[in-house]
Amino acid sequence: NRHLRFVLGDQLTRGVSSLADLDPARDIVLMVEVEAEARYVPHHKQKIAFLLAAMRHFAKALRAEGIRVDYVRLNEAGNTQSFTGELARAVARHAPASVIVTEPGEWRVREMMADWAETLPVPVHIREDDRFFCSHAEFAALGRARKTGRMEFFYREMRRRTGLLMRGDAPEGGQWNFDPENRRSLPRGLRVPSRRRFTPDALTREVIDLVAARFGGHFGDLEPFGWAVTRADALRALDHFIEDTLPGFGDYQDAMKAGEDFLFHSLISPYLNCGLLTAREVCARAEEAFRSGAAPINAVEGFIRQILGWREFVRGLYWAEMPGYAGSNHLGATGDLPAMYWTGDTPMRCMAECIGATRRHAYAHHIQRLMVTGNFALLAGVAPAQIEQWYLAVYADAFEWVELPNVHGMVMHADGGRLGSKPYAASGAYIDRMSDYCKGCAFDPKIKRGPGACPFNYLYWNFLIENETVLSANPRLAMPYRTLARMPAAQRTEIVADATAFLAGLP
Ligand code: FAD
Ligand code: DLZ
Ligand code: SF4
Repeated sequence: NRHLRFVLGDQLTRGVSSLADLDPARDIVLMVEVEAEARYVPHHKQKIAFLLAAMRHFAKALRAEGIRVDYVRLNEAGNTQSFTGELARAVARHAPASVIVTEPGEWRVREMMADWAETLPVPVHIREDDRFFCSHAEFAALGRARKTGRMEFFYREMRRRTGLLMRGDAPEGGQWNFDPENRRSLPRGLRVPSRRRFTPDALTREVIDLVAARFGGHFGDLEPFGWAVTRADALRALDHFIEDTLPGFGDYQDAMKAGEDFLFHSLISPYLNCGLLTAREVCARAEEAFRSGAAPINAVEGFIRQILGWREFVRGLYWAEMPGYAGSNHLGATGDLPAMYWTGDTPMRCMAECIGATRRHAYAHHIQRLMVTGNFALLAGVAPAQIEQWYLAVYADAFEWVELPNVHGMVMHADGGRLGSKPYAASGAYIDRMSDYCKGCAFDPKIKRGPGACPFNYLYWNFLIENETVLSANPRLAMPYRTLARMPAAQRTEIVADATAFLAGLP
């Protein structure tokens, strides 16, 4: 019996469950490039180029193994430009006994798959995606076992279950979490390692030209294009991170610096999410660096927590809570996304820097996403759906399973605290402490109100005032709400006036 094995653009892992038990003598692997996936949000040009180039190289590697790959290119005549249309055509072409696919990373596509089972003339087998440490069933069981359902408990349990960074029953280094040590700002004169980027080969160049021609109007610079698009190069990128920047990853995890778009971050999320690297191998490599003395515990624990903790937790949460999750709007925010998110045109230097990095690389590191562009959207009261679309479009690593909990939950608190116990709202002082952005800014983080004041300052207090009924009972916000309670009425009025005028003046 011949089976059709449909591999999606974020399933580029040789060991993905849809390819297990593949019979090269009979089976056919289907991969399709379709407009619908490039346009359901207007993805950054580099993101589209990255995924299509990675798909073409993955297909090439499978063929080199003697596997038959039916690969539909974007420009091919007859391409219906949707997963459903292309799968239906392929089923008609090959008359397989069944279609085998691994569950997708987005609810939207899960719904398509449910339709396939009903409309296609052959059975459709949807397999679990076992590239994650935690299955859906395990996540559900863990949630039931823990009333709080918080990331930190989940993470510790995952450490125990996987044995990562464990010494018997105890955490390596005597502590589960070294976060308090990971909040240094960059010392002046510290050398930031230069980062390895990859020169596009002929196959990637073809894709770059295709993207320029078809998606030229989308956000972001297409070139220089430096992402790895093969497994071999993604492994080189991982080596480079482990050797050169993992040792400094912990100390400067929360730092930001103008002109330094990558600092000590790993830059591997696009590879993890599309399948070129697996979470298991990445964590194993980091642990090995600790055991061999090449990297300190605060760096390795901090790094592994992001993957074994956060990445797995948000994935579990997404599938446990969808489709309802996306619809909540706890703070009732309805504002439009300011144009600067797309243009980068703003006198706020921190925003211009972070949006600029995003435009250049389809990448920004975590603190830029959380504490600058995210914080601003929260304080400005942007409608969750609008800011979610932006994050889903502009980052090469963005797929809804990971983007949505981070934006809807962590940044916008739109889930009412299902992900994080309080919104990460912060004033200009935080950005000033963790970056050098404020030095070249038109505003001053030390001025609280009036012209020249950092907008984050009055927007922060305005946010607390606007959301007082919903947030003031939150024990983790007790301190700022005490300060607010002592604030003279006239000062409150000024803050609201400054914020209202600033937001009204945004293009
Ligand atoms: P590093 O800082 O080197 O971290 C290592 C790895 O840990 C990352 O590659 C990633 O796989 C994982 N990780 C770290 N933080 C998180 C997190 N909060 N949630 C899940 N995994 C995490 N990550 C995505 O992969 N896709 C997204 O669409 C995405 N959207 C985000 C949106 C917002 C508003 C915020 C605050 C965070 C978002 N993140 C997202 C998480 C994080 O910012 C990125 O994973 C990280 O910046 C990727 O860069 P890196 O590989 O250099 O990460
Ligand atoms: C993001 C993306 C893009 C731009 N293009 C394709 C494509 O042409 N073919 C494909 O199989 N996948 C693509 N993807 C990734 C899919 O959107 C992703 O697999 C789904 O969102 C499910 O997670
Ligand atoms: Fe950003 Fe305010 Fe600093 Fe300017 S002063 S860079 S707006 S935090």
